[in-house]
Amino acid sequence: MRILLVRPQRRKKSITLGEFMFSEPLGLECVAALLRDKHEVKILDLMAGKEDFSRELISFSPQVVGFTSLCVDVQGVKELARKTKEINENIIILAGGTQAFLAPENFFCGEIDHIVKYTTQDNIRKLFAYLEKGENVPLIDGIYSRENGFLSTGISGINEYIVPDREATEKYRSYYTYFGYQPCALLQTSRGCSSHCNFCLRWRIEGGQEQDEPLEDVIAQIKRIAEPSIMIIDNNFLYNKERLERFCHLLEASNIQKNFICYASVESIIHHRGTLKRLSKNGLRACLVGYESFKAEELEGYNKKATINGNIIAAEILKEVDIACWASFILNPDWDTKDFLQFRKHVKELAPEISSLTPLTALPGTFLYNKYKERIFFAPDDYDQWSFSVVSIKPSKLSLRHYYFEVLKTNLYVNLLLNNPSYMIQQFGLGTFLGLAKGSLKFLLIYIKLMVKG
Ligand code: B12
Ligand code: SF4
Repeated sequence: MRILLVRPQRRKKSITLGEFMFSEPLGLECVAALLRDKHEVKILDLMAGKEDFSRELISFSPQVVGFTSLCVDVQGVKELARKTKEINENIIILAGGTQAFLAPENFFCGEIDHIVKYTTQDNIRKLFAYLEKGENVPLIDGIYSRENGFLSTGISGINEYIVPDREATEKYRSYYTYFGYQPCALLQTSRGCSSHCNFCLRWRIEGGQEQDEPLEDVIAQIKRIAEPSIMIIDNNFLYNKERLERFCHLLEASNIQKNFICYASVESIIHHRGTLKRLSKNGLRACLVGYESFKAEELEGYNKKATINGNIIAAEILKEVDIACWASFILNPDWDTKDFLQFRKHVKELAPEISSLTPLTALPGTFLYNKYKERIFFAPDDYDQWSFSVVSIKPSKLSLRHYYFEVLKTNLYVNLLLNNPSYMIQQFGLGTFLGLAKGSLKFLLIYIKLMVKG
């Protein structure tokens, strides 16, 4: 069969990083890897490419079109599905990806034929065996089909680890970036997280316990990656000291020299100081650290394992081992003006090279959604708004306008005074720095608009 796998373009209405920062669509590459031996598979990445969807559809003439999705993509996927059926109503349409996992019912509609909640070698091969024969699809674990009234077998599961087919995105790869690193590949070496922070979807998607891929297989993937930089997307790549030492040993033995960036927890940084030195020598350039807050009770409320003092120690260690810190913080809707001020002081004390600030987001269907239900501005099906970039929970101590003013002030302070321009220019070059500055400016203008709107 001819199968077209599509990542939709981000809709203008959604405010996300996607416009200026996107990486390879790993999920679609996994699906391509599962199907390529028996089928002709093509990835159409509308975020990276400038292709016209209808023209591509007509020229490739697929029997199946599969869309990947995040929360902000629901409308976009439905629109493209409608277009697909208008062009040829016999094309079978699949929806998969993060949002199909978290809320498959978002895609229960007339245009979409099968929603793949979770992906395994077994369920995808079964599904395609029926599609190829043109037979009715029976109930298959993890898949909701329109012909079965979107019923499921009721057996829960999570996505299987699949080695992605990176060749399937060959034509787009030079566009893929991770912050200033471009071109940059994504790599997953382990999934799940045992920390269970209550605002976080990641352990809910991947499982509540770390599950490692064998390091020999990981190294084999790295050897096939052409890009000089690799973002390791594991939730906490630094969680296991022995594994990290072995990772370094394997890199050294194979003389691999790449730039690595990874997510890391505060506790792992503190516990594995020595190993961090070795990782730094082996190319670990930056750690993304979720410091989240400046208040002990908030960290506790988020079920974060770290402490404020721990945050400060982790920041010092990263400086000592010469690994940049890309910090992330949650803007809590219960902050008042004094809190914002304290927060700015705390960021200054931690002095990360780069900081990103995200308003606390309580996605429908999560624990936080129930906690903040009465204060949420958007309807669950107002998908464009669930972007993790805008204030979605009514502030309790400030008016929305005043809250946005503080968000704006804090963003300006962080971007203009604290984020380290010399680090960025030195690491990424002036052109990339200016591109990133343009992106931040766009975000600031959006916040000004939201503030004025109140
Ligand atoms: C790496 C990452 C990023 C990177 C790179 C993303 C990229 N490729 O461009 C960056 C930093 C750029 C990023 C940005 C954003 N991200 Co992000 N990101 C992730 C992260 C950590 C991993 C995603 C990943 O690649 N996983 C590995 C792949 C293999 O998994 P997968 O895509 O789910 O694919 C599997 C299945 O779903 C299936 N599948 C996928 N597609 C399809 C399609 C079909 C047809 C089928 C059958 C199957 C299938 O195949 C795979 C089998 O294992 C996740 C957290 C997580 N652990 O999921 C958040 C996450 C997905 N991001 C999230 C968000 C919100 C964003 C932003 C919108 C944030 C913002 N405010 O701007 C932006 C969007 C920008 C963009 N590029 O789209 C949310 C999504 C929430 C939701 N309900 O959708 C998550 C869950 C994090 C969170 N906040 O909780 N992100
Ligand atoms: S440590 Fe990170 S990935 Fe793990 S639950 Fe907390 S926020 Fe999520």
